Amino acid sequence: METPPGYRALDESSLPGYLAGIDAVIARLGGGPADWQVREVGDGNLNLVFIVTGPAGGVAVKQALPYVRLVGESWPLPLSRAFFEHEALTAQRAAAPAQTPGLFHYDHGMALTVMELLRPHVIMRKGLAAGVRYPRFAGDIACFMAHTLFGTSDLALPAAEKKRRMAVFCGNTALCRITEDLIFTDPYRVAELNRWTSPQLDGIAAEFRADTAAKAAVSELKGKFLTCAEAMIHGDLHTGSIMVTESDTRVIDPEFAFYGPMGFDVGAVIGNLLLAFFAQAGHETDSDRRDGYRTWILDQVREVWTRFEATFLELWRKHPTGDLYPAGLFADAAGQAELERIRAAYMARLFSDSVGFAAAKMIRRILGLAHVEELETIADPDLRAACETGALRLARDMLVNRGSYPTIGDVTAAAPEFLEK
Ligand code: SR1
Ligand code: MG
Repeated sequence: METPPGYRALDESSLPGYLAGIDAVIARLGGGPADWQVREVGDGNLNLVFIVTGPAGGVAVKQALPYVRLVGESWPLPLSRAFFEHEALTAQRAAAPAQTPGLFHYDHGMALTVMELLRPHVIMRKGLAAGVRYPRFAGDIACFMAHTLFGTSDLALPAAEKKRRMAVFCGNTALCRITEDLIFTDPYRVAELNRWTSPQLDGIAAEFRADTAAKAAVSELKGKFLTCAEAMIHGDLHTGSIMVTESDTRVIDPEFAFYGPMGFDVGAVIGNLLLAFFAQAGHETDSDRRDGYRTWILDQVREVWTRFEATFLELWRKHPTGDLYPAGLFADAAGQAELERIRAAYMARLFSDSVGFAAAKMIRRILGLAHVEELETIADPDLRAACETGALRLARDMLVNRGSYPTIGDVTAAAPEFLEK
């Protein structure tokens, strides 16, 4: 494929020679190229990911390919996504250092970033399928979202600075286009890239294609995605973009970052937890353990929102440093009371957005191109279809009847009712 001069896709044998020229990496790994072990471990949809270890430690290396890895060279994709990812990681590291990997090196021409090797972390999606509990997850991800979203919004930044930052990301159009098509459009129409895992879903897929109310609701959300430049969002904050241990949580892969609606990130976390909830029947046969883990997942859904809301409001009350709702305008007692009402309405609207985006994210993972491992790995097609159908029916209700879900407790109370018997 045509690539910029100087770019070459690396592999396990060429990577050590490349890294040998970077002092920060040599210091991290120890020894020299002959002492380093390299493994390509990328299992995502787009990029190459290498783990490199040496006598003194390890690094992770991510390189963009000029096409979509999941589909192949027939779908070209700009290498510039590595630039946007690095910009986003830098901003996230500043806003939420405890949840963001350290950065060691960025090479624009090679579309490549070298970062902290997260060990012994696992991709959270895999941990959820295996029924592992992560006690720190809800608080950590709430902290990450509150700090990155509040901190890059007009509530925290002077308008000119926010506009300067927005301008950095305005070229990430190819990645936004993927979201606009694959999440907000394709699952509701006949599209070449749509797929589902068994004919048992043909009927419900046809229902979505004929569902005018769902199309109207998802289009309203698409409008927010296209126009609401509220904050720098991660843009792909599913459980495959989160690495966890029982004591640490890190967010990776923000190549879809741009200035968009905050609820898109919050909804991604909630929607993907709900997918794990519905997938449990395919992974745990002991009913007590399965029910216990489902309860734990729903507890996390509640905790994520509750702690996000509390941290966001705390930041807003303590650091109202932006040009939106400037503190000086609401200084007296009446102003303070009004500002509290404004905050409550803001959070209610953000919650409603999050419910809608969560639903759209769940539907796309079952009827669109990109699926999730915890559902795809359920071997029995009838059981898998039952899990997927339950998730689709809850998501459809959340999408179309958002007003019926005014609180996170309404979401977690509804989810068990949609489990297929
Ligand atoms: C063609 S890319 C498909 C999906 O992979 C990424 O993780 C994003 O979620 C994207 O929509
Ligand atoms: Mg990704």
